[in-house]
Amino acid sequence: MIVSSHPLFGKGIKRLLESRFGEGVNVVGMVASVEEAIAALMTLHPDLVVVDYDDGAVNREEFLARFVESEHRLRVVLLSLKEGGSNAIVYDRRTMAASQVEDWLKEWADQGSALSSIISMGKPIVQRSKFLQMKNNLIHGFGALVFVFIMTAIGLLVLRTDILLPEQASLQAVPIDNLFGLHFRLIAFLFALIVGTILYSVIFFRRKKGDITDAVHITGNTNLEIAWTVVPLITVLAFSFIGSDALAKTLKPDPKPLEVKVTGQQWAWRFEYPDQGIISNELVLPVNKQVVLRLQAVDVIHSFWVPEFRVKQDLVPGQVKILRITPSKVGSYQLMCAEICGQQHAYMVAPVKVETQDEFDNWINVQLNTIPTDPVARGQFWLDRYGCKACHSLDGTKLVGPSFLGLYGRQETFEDGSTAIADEAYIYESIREPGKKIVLGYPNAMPANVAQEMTDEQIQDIIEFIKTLK
Ligand code: HEC
Ligand SMILES: [Cu+2]
Repeated sequence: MIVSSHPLFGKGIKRLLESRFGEGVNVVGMVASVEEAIAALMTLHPDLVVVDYDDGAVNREEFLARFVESEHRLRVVLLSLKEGGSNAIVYDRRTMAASQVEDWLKEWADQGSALSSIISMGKPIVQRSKFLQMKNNLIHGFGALVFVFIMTAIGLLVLRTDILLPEQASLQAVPIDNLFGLHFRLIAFLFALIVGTILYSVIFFRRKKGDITDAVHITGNTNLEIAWTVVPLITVLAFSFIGSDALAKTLKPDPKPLEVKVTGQQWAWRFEYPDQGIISNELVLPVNKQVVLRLQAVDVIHSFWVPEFRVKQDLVPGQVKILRITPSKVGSYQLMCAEICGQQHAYMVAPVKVETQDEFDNWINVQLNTIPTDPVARGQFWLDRYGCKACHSLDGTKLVGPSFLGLYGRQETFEDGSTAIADEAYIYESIREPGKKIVLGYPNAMPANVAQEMTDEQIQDIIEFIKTLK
């Protein structure tokens, strides 16, 4: 509904609304006086009332006072076409129930003189003294800054690499932790800047009791926009530079590193020391000497990760990946697979020991002498080394694969219905070509390449051992 004694105002608004919203808008009435308007409220039930702000013949306050008597909830717009040239000025715009109109009227009345000055100046916003405004801004700006500073300080107390990260046990960890530290400091500041300013606003700019005015609408601040584009840009570029520098440091090769071949398979780790000629299930390293790990996966992607060393590398089937670590602290750690790789992924861990050079040499000697001479004992030894026990028990427990207990000589039934006696040839074939015959009731889950590095002699040892499991 449109309230104006000037027919042109009404027509103009009607055309404007229709051109904007087309069918969606329906002007239910155009009235020229307060009496008509109030009467029309009861009969026409408009959703929106547009009141001509400049029309002397329409007494806004009277209209609003009378409007209080009705219970109808609607939107009221006080609109002026006079001052803004080609623009329309909306003086006030509210959705309210009748009970709220009283407050609104009071607010307009309280502003009394301010209201008349608004009318004469044609400016919709009450102007405060420029000087007072500036002083106020400065005080709040400073207050918010102090707030942000205090929060940053608290953040820095908590976000510390020495508290939050595991022990630092490799040379490669140093540049990584430094980078972490920088990130932590920046994050503490950014968190304080954002959350601190929000908290400050919530505390100091919250709505005062009885205040029902709208907030000031602010658009655009070129300086601010340039600042928040350029500063983060420089920060991110700086971080990418520091980051690539840290990466280069972690990749730096030493002239004579210790070589270790690491094999990951579902769900075990194996470490071969080609120069020393040993295979182990624990990774033992001399302190302060760089080790170059050649990482291989037998079946699916695994990931080599010792948190204390910080560096991490995926193992991809068909590729050899390189990782360099210089352990800097004697101690016991744990290697874990950091890439979900199947049912027992969470148990794919291996002990890591960093020892002095003497202890390490000693360990090598012990290992060289531990390969048993008895074929049966050797068979069990290979089962350990090649990670077969992740899927096969020796005591009859059903794991991912069948237990080896009582396997030898047993009659096996396969998925396709055929059967066979588990003799030496069958066991040999099951190890070399796991997918060829699938035992009924089990998935085809044995890694196809699991035995690629095993010799026939080793498999023979395993068969001798399995024979003893009755
Ligand atoms: C990721 C799990 C897994 C690993 C590791 C694994 N196997 Fe298996 N294995 C299976 C499953 C599942 C079967 C049964 C399905 C089949 O016949 O392929 C099986 C079957 C076998 C069989 C036949 C058993 C029977 O009852 O007929 C033998 C022998 C065997 N595996 C030996 C080995 C040896 C030796 C190793 C270590 C070099 C090994 N497996 C490693 C999962 C595994
Ligand atoms: Cu894994």
